[in-house]
Amino acid sequence: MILVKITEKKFVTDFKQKVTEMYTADYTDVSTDQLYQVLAAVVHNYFVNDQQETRLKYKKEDRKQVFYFSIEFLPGRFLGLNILNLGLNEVVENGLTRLGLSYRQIKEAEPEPGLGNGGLGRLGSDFLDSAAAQGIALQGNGIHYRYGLFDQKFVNGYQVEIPDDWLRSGEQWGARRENRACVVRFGGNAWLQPDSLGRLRANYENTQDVMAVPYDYGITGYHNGVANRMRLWSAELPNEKDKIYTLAQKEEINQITEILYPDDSNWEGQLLRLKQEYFFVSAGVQSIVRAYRHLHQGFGQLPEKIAIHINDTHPAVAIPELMRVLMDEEFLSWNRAWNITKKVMSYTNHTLMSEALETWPEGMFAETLPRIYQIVQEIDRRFRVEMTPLYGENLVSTVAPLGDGKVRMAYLAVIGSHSVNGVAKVHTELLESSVLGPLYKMYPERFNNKTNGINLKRWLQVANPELATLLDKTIGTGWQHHPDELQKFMVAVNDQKVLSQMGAIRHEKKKQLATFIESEMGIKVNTHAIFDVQIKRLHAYKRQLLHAMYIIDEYLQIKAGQKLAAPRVHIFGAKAAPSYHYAKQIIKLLNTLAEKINNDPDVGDQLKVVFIPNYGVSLAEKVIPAADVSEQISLAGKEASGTSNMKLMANGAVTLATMDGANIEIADAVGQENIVTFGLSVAEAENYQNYRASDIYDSDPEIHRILDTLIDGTFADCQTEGQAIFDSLVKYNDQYLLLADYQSYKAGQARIDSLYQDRDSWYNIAAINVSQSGKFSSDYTIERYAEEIWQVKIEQGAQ
Ligand code: 26Q
Repeated sequence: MILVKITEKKFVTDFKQKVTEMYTADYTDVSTDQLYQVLAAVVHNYFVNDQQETRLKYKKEDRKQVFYFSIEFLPGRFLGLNILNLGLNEVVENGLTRLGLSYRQIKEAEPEPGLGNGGLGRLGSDFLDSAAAQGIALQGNGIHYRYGLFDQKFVNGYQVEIPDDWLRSGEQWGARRENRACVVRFGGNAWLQPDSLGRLRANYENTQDVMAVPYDYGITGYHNGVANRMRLWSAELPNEKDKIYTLAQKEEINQITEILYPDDSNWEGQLLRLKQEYFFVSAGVQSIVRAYRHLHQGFGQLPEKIAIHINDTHPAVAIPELMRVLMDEEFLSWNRAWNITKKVMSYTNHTLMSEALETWPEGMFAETLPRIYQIVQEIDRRFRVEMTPLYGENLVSTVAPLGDGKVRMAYLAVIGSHSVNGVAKVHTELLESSVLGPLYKMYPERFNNKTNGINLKRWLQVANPELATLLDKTIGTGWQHHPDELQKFMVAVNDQKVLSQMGAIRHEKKKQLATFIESEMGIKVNTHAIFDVQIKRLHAYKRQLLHAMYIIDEYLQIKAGQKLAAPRVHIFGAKAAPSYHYAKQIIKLLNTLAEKINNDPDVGDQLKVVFIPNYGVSLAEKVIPAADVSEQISLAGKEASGTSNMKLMANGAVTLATMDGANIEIADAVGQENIVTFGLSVAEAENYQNYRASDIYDSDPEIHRILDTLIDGTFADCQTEGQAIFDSLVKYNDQYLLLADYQSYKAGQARIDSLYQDRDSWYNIAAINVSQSGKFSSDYTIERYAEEIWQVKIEQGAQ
């Protein structure tokens, strides 16, 4: 593909022309928001041809295509990444400067599409980006939510949720494609009846029909002219002229894609959620089969031309839905349809926590998706018939798709796919030995590991252009296409010149963040302090509370007249699910600590606590490059992988971690001297029986003293929350073993302090972390999926 050469002059002309076209005004006479819209339109125009050409090329080559089904995508702002991918950074920056405009300010005007909760949605988007960069024919399939994840504000330290109207300035990047709409059916009755040719036809009555309209977003590859597609479906009224809908019926339909559910690790069987799942899955499967039929004869070739990947169980109804389409609409036999379906489908699991595993009450499922339910019943029946003689009824019924009155989506996903993967080595091992143990026994060949990765284009080049430029200067630009080449940055170790340049950049990024914190929150922070960062969803298992205990410990030391070994700024970013009471109590506690500590004159510059509201991709881009310490402190065995650990490492933060998820692989990559690990191992945590938190509270005077501050009025503003948290730890026996890990965590923090004292060796460690992060590029992860699961072509193309 040919890259159109866009010069600065052309860009400036296009830009000015577009302002006039859109606003009949001069560029000096419009708002920053309008400037953003203009810039987005100009940039979008530069790759619309790539979108068409890419599609044509795949079609011409009759390439196998992968469809990545995910109920969430969290793309982050599009503008900066698209400009980088198109190779237009300098052109745009210089062009805008020439007009007296600030590229940085204009970028900030883009509303972030918050169409995901956290790691899972972000991973989906990093995969789309990396697939485009690697020339892999992969399309995203998801939901066009009208409102994304809520915006978070703090009022008196409490989280308040505000609707996220991400489309307030219109659609800059998505194209509505009404001609590609399809109808999705819910409810009513379904039965089979022979037609005049004797083939069984599905009949439906009293169904609720919903029209699915796609919005297509171009996903640009890095300097290669590729633009893949992310297709997000929106629910609308069907176009039936003779049908009249009541207001309530209209509401019910529009509601399907109105909001993103804000829970990330806690399963709630909500009817609307089931409808969301079937809605985007059915629309996706129908449009895929439609496109396939257009180009091919018969269905024998389907698995050679199509792969459908289900990102966690939320899209697992794709299995019975493809069966439905193949049997009811294309008249394939069960056996043929089943063989095809298994070859087409593959599944990634993202959690081990039983409370997050998706199950639907059978009654609700049957009523909402009657035909799909019949197919699941048949999958269940055949599974039992096949496996019972081999494994016995007891084992088989523990993992059959139907059981305990529920449809168990993870089991359905394994049974209906040819590949099942976990997202870090230890996570995959635990899947095999516990949650999916019996299915591993039955289908060992299906299981494999694919450790997560991150898109270094966004997390280094967009978020930290200063460091990316230093890398370019020191080791050349090869790492941009071959992230493994970051290894070359090991030359920085003990090279005073490079280290001091890196040190200067790190300090600059800390200053930028400090300016942001001061302007947004009015808190002044010491940029020479250790920036100790924990950014992720608020969840008990992630143990933000362990970090809070350490802050209280430091505060008590200062109040007792001691000086901290090194000044610290503790930085948090985290949203709590609105219904997750305990997580919200922890937010209130952290905000109370911040308020008290930041305003205590005894503390001064030594210690600050900053809980930045509204954590999301854009905020992560500001915080990550400024982090000295990356807190990855989940209880071992609970965090499937984690990906902020990788983003922080790539930017040179030192990881303080339990041996959980991908932390274990990060430790392997950098070596034990270049990471600080602590705490119980997976095996130890699992076998920690007879644990009595109250014994630790009674016998460890430091822990005792820390926990007492929660209830003795030290933090008077959160007495109720303090008491509840105290009780959860001491009285209700501390489910996530914080007290068991506390002293080891504190020793880890002490090690951080002593490492930080020697700035040269600290920067060495930082440089080693950057050098070893190439391994965690999602470019590699997606290649492994492509080769080992989907068997599709990788074509890196122009560079
Ligand atoms: C399910 C049902 C109802 C409402 C919401 C949900 C729901 C939504 C999102 C359940 C789970 C999620 C997201 C989970 C998630 O982000 N998991 C994380 O996935 C990352 C990518 O693999 C891992 O790195 C993290 O360890 C894992 O926690």
